[in-house]
Amino acid sequence: MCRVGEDYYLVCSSFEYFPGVPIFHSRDLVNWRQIGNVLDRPSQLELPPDTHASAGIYAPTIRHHDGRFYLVTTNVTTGRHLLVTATDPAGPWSEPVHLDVPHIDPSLTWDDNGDCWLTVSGVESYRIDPETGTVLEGPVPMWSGTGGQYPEAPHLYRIGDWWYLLVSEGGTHTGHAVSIARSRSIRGPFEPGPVNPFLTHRSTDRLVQATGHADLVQATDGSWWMVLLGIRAKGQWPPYHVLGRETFLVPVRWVDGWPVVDPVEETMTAPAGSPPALAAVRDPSAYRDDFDADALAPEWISLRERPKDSWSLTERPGWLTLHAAGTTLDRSGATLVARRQQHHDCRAGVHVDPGTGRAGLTLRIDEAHHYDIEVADGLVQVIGRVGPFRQVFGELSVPAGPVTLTIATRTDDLLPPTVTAADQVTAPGAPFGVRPAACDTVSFEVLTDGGPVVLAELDGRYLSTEVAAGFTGRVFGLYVTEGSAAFDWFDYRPSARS
Ligand code: 6LW
Repeated sequence: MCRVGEDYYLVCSSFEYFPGVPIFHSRDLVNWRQIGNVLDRPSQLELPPDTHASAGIYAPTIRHHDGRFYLVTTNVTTGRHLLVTATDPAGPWSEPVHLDVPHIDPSLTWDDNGDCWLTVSGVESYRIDPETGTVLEGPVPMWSGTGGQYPEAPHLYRIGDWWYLLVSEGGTHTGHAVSIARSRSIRGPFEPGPVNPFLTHRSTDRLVQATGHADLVQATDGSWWMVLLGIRAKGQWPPYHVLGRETFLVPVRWVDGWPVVDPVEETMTAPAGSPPALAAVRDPSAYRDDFDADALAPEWISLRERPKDSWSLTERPGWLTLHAAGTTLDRSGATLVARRQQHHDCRAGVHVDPGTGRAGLTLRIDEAHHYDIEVADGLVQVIGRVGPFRQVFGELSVPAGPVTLTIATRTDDLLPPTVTAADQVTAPGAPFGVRPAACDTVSFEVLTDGGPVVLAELDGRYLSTEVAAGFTGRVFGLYVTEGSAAFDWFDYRPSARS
């Protein structure tokens, strides 16, 4: 995150999705709007067809210097850091400069001489020419945390007479932690703060877990804030999380020259007049796209690329027409246009005309973990794909022509004491059959002349990061796997308990 005058800008990882690196704008640190995607063309974002899920673009850093925005990130699929610049953060961003430096999680800062430093996991820094990517000096070893695994997500800040180095350690799951050190010189040596890690939720039962990968910013009123990743687990153990890592905001106090973050709870009230602590930075509103515009909104993401001949908003005005490229969602190459699931309990629906094709709505984490409701040749089917399993659940004949399909998620109550493990195996539709579990239930509906018909209810834990692995959460995706199909609208709304 960075601030320029009254404006805050924040960027997030985007992995195998295209376009990449969503960029958000705010003027109050709580209400954010996506203003674009930094990497919006293949010359910036090389994601070959064999790019694995959760590979591609890892952690990005955005900074502003001498009137220009700089973004640096790592494409772990090509193994290279890339640096792009812009005068308007909404884009267009420049062609990339590649940096021949190892590790991940690059961050940029400029020293008192105006020299540019790139700091990467490990933790080490390199003095570079940001115009050409040339390495002028380095590696300069920095400080690698308090001994936790994977010292990463480093950021250097010039605050007063000190250079502060913020790092994350402990890995990005429930061991995650944020630590800090400082030095009089950007080259070190760095002296650790008195309390490290100064932020972690490890070995606590707090609702928000895996807190780490932070970035500091001073607000316009002089107060200090820190954004960081965290997960909101569902239920007990294991802490299934389905929305990926979300961005959280916490207030920071400086005590004797060191940042202090109060023991953060969801319910904690931050200093008067400031945004609530740990306000998950997510869009609280519903969302509907009638596909009446002449371009796709920036929230829409595809897999690895979006070939111009795979989609159209003009072939059938007011509809999004998709043309099949791959033959299945189970492998790379499918035509998919998706949006992130941003709330635990929500409903997503589409009105789709499959024509002579096969099309529908999927809730996916990756090619091996997705639940789909699709229509072809007058038959609606629900398909579950989890690891080696692929099974059809529920089907219904429908008249030819457009049909409304809905996927809804609702938080399960915890396992009632009476449900035994045996019950779970014999439940209808096993192994995905729904038994009250510690995650959520995913239901699939077709709207018929007689009203909505629930075709199936499946166990949401198989669409969690704990099962699928990786770094991403679920997305709702419009897709076509045979021929062409047109979507009249997409409608997403959070339910009450989100
Ligand atoms: C990122 C690493 C991490 O590069 O997850 O949360 C990786 N920590 O620092 C992908 O976002």
